[in-house]
Amino acid sequence: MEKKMKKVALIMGSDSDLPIVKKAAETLDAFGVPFEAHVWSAHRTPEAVRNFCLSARENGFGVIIAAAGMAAHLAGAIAANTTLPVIGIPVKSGNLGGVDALLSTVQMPSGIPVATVAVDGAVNAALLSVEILSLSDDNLAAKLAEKRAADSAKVFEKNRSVEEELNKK
Ligand code: RP5
Repeated sequence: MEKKMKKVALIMGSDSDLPIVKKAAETLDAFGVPFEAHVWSAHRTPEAVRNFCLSARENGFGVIIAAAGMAAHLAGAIAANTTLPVIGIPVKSGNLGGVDALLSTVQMPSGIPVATVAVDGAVNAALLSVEILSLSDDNLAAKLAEKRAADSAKVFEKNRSVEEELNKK
């Protein structure tokens, strides 16, 4: 019997984070990875965050992506309540250009890991979650390899056109 693919959870601290989170959703869609998106905040709706996390594994999730800006403790709060892998996206918002969210998300004390991607790095958050799920899914692993090859081909094509234009014979 074929195994059902694990889902990815996309949790954002505010609907103002949605334009960034949508890029993760599009990337997951491109790989055919099922996901659920929710707006829950570590400080505004802490119980909702905790309740989701406590049952996330038994509800078929394999990875949780958390996107938040400013004093971004959402990813850490999620990681505190689950042993599923948690990927944090620091979102650029407020006056500090995302550095506040980056440091809040990345500087987790030992024992509760959050894999933090770049500020607004939603595509990489999705790709990392696909890589995690690909450990038990050969089809996903093949799709990741195809994407790498296609990305390389695009660079070689651009290189060819720059070389043609600039390099003297
Ligand atoms: C964080 O504060 C959210 O993740 C968002 O990035 C930021 C601002 O939230 P809003 O005031 O736009 O709801 O909690």
